[in-house]
Amino acid sequence: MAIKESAASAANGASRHAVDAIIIGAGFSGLYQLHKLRDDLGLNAVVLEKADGVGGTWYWNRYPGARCDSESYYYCYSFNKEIEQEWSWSERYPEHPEIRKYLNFVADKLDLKRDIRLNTEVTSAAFDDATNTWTVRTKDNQTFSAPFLITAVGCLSTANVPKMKGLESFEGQWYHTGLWPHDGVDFKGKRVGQIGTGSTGIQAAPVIAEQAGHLTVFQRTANYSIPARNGPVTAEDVKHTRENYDDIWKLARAGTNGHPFTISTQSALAVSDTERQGIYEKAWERGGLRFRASFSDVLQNADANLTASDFLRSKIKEVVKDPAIAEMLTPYDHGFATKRPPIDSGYFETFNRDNVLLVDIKAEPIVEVTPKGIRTTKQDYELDIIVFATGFDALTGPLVNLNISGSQGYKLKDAWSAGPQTYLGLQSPKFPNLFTITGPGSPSVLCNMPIAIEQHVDWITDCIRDMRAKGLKRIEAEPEPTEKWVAHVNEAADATLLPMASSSWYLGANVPGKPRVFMPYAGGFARYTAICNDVAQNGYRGFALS
Ligand code: NA7
Repeated sequence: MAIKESAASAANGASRHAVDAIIIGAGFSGLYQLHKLRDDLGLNAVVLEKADGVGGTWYWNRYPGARCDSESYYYCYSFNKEIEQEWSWSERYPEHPEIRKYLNFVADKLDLKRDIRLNTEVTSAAFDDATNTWTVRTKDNQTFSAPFLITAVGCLSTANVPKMKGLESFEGQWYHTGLWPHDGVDFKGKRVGQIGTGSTGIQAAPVIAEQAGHLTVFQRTANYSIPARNGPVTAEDVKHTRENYDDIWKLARAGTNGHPFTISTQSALAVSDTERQGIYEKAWERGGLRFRASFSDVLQNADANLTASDFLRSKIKEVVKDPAIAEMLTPYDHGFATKRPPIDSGYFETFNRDNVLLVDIKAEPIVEVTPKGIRTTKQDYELDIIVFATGFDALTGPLVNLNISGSQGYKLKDAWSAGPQTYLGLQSPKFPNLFTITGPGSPSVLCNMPIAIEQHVDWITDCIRDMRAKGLKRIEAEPEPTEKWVAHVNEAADATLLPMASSSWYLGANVPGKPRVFMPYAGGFARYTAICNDVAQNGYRGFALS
């Protein structure tokens, strides 16, 4: 692509570039968005990426045990038959290097890298009402301007490192799982403390325990987990998937969560105890997120949910040998899957090891980090390494941190101070021509991400195509439809048990001071897609176009 280098390029290394579209982020969404805008619409599009490689979330998340919780055969793009037929996954759940390899394969296959500016961190984006142009500035003093700005920054990319008293005094090393060193961490013989038992902590603990001298897991909230049952993908599996991709995608798009399986239509309360137990046992043996789909009402009816929660609690007691530890590991404060359900490879078994200790930090809260380790209200734990598996400032964090100002200088940070205000998760009023891929208010993290991403990218691309065909220069979400959409997002969540988990990151509860608002759209992927399509077919109802 020929980016126009402005004659105004200054001698101090500052440079200005005018393009048709700026995309921020080179993960699953940024790569596909670049392909669509450049190769389908013929636009001058550029991706700005902070990292020195493609991969997005998977570029940063390299902690021990980091792998995808969606199955590999559908945690990938569906838009290109050649990619489908040429790529094969090695495991049921791909590990982080394999996902990066896949994204590099796609980027090379589609010749995307020539339009991706790596090591280019965006520091601000500002809209000019007079010219309907976005200007994006970067840390290395470059300026990019374009009529359209698309954020493809992911939902889980702003690390949440708790502000713990004394952390700066710690004489050992500390790491956040989402910003893991590229050359790994040597745990051999080390005393490791891990804080956090979400999906990440549950993946990491078994691997760290195997490598470290000793592992202390500091647990604030006990969690449910389903065995992943990871394993190699056979040649037969690959053949079957390749032959059936059309049906796989059809099924994935027709459902609630973008996974190619159907949720049972039977209530958990409509079967006998024996039959229910048998169904849960089978799902437990099969492993993975599909456990959630065992019955129609696991996430809708508290009594139905209790049957799943009780089953999983009984499994913890079966697996963990010490009854007192099993009890500490058993969640009672929330129902199964009301928080993001982790899947694991030997998580509960880890607590049967001699070199692993579990500390309940609700019973003995952390007071401070000391030079030698972690001090709770009860005792000091000496540590060489602290691993923060403490999650992310999810969904809004990566967007607010971009320092975006829209029409008349209105700041996104202010617009969202009481929670994200989006229309369809795609746009916010006062931020014309700014599109967000899988933003708050869209199915996003409740969905198999590549499916959600493709739907958003396709919609945005069609919208820009339509605008250009009609000579339109500006599109902006209107305030009233946005208010209605935010209300609908809440209604959709309230129709489920999801808002009941008070410590859930879906609600922003994991970040102190963050507004408690249910952020993703829980109405289901298929329903959401139909709404977006209907909006587009009706002249982009709810958007002001000019
Ligand atoms: P999560 O799911 O937000 O888990 C973070 C964990 O860290 C969770 O157990 C938290 O306890 C704990 N946490 C967070 N802050 C603290 C502090 N200050 N002190 C002690 N413990 C704390 O993040 P993950 O990275 O595991 O997973 C994020 C998503 O990535 C996952 O759902 C997948 O979609 C992929 P809490 O439960 O808040 O009490």
